[in-house]
Amino acid sequence: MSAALIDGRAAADALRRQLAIHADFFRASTGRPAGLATVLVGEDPASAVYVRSKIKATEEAGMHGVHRPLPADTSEAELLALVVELNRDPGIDGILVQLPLPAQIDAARVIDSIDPGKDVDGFHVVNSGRLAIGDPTALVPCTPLGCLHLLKEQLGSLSGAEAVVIGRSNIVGKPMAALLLGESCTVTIAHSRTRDLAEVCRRADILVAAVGRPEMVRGDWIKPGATVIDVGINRVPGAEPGKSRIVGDVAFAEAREMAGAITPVPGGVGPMTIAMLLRNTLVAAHRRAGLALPKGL
Ligand code: NAP
Ligand code: L37
Repeated sequence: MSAALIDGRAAADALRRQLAIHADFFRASTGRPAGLATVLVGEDPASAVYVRSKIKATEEAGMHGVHRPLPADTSEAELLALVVELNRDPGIDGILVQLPLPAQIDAARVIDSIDPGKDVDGFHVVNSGRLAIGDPTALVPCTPLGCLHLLKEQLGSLSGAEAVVIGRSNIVGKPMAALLLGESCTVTIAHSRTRDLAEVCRRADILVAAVGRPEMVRGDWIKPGATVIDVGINRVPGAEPGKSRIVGDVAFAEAREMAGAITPVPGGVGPMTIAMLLRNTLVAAHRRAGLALPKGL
């Protein structure tokens, strides 16, 4: 059996078309576009590509995107001063400080300085706390939110499913597990100290891999018919010398023979991350403007 492909690019395009309608409504109601500010410190090439895609997608959806690049030797105080400026800016609804940050900057302190109502990455403790207690007003990290959207589109109700999340980062693994628990899955979180990871994965009706190890999850780790979400983005040497390509955390060709449905890399979770950033920005904008959230947002 060959698994159904979960097309994240198509799902993200559909969502972005919907969001553009909500963005027009917001602009018509308030007389201003919803605004997203992205902050990138230094020149990490992957981060630069992602931030550029995020600004482009923001503008394409009819929102206002402001990019604030800072040099690699920026001090923590300078970055905190920029966050304060963006917190105060009435035209900015969402602030995204792209991670990783250079070593001289404490990322936790920067994230804590962002107004929780503008924290469209959902990394502030106020938002992670709200997610943990099941408060629907939480701004939820974009990547797990995108994974959940794909899972619900594929499966409908997730209630009662055995879900295994590999990875326990604050950015992906932990919020993913919280969302799946919120959907009434039975959730296991696996990590680098998990004993017999393959056997743990074989229980999963839903398997989410967020590890950062190329093709670590093998075909025989997958329960026949399971739904597999591959979050991993790993750059590996390509077929031609000097070229690279990206692969996920799942050995795709093997897994496809076992799974019921699977996300590819690229074209799976990555595009959904960007669509959900636009969604979070619009949600933050409506709340800040005192507008009710339109249905479907
Ligand atoms: P991270 O902070 O490095 O966390 C990786 C997690 O994997 C950790 O919890 C770690 O366990 C666990 N792990 C490492 N080796 C393992 C092993 N051999 N067996 C089991 N677990 C292991 O990474 P992240 O930020 O969560 O990102 C994970 C992956 O997703 C990366 O490839 C990243 O590029 C990708 N990503 C993609 C998107 C997207 O939009 N598609 C967005 C964000 C991240 P310990 O906690 O025990 O160390
Ligand atoms: N929200 N996301 C947020 N904040 C951060 O601080 N680091 C970080 C973050 N991560 C992030 O933006 N990840 C990400 C990963 C992949 C894509 C977008 C964002 C993406 O678009 N991937 C495409 C193409 C990948 C490529 O060719 O390099 C894909 O199809 O997977």
